Amino acid sequence: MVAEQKESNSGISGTGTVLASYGRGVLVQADGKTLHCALSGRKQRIVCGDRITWGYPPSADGPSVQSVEPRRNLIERIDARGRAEPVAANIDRLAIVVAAEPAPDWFLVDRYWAGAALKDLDGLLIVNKLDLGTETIQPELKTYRDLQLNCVEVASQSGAGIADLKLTLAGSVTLLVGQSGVGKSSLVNALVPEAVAQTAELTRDAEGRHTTTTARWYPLGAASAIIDAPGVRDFAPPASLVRAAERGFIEIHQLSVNCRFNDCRHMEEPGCAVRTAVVAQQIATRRYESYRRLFRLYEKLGS
Ligand SMILES: Nc1nc2c(ncn2[C@@H]2O[C@H](COP(=O)(O)OP(=O)(O)OP(=O)(O)O)[C@@H](O)[C@H]2O)c(=O)[nH]1
Ligand SMILES: [Mg+2]
Ligand SMILES: [Zn+2]
Repeated sequence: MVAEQKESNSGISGTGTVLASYGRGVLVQADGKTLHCALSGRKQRIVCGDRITWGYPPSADGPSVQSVEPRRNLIERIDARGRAEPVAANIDRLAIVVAAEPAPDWFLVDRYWAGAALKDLDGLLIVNKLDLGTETIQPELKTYRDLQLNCVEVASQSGAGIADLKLTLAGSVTLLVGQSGVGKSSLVNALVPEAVAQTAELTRDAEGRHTTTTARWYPLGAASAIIDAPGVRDFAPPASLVRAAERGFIEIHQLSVNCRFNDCRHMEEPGCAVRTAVVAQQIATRRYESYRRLFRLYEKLGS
């Protein structure tokens, strides 16, 4: 009986999108159905958002991943040992979520945004928990708005601003990032009501807290998706620190043409137009401090 079933399955194959990747297998959406697929080799590294081909190898118990399509991009974080760890692939937009509580770590926001720019992703700042008030963070939001970062204010609990956010996200794949507790999973639940049960089941940690441990893809209409992820704290360092400045800190890049040296890193060099602008308060000191911290961090990671 079992042999017959295996026989009848062999030869069946198809393509799909990876919704989530666990240690030994992946959850795949294929033709409106979800399939659990095993990995074909130990080395096969598949992440949320990958497009794959699945099939039934002869005498296998279930479907497995046969091949992975080339990725448009891959978002990685640095693990505790300094190694790059893949989080999600084929992303269009990085949405950075903040809230009045927990108090925002703006350096983290700058890092995320720089990471988005380096990967050619659209950036979006989502201010969640509107009900808690946003007065304390308005000055920072103004800094970002002045730098042309799109900022939207919502409340995942009451639903305020969620319909507009849905329109902003339409037609693209968005990865949600941000500190633990800002409400990323709650936003997914507000945007995709069908997701509620799945988040509850997937996000309980050992102590029973609802914290997210694995990136998970949720379809948002036909051509859109939102990926809930644990905080993608560290992006892999870019190939060039100067390029990180050029792409991630637009105000620094704009000024860098006036620096005395072409390859000025805006750290200690004489004739640096960026440092002059900081002293003259033409660019935000806090943003420049973020740049310096990021620069030193990348230097330490050996890029
Ligand atoms: N006041 C208020 N609280 C909210 C809102 N949205 C979410 N929360 C609360 O914020 C807490 C954290 O929400 P989560 O959605 O689990 O946060 P998360 O960003 O997914 O956290 P991690 O998975 O740990 O990264 C929960 O206690 C939510 O009830 C909101 O709009 N207003
Ligand atoms: Mg979560
Ligand atoms: Zn300079």
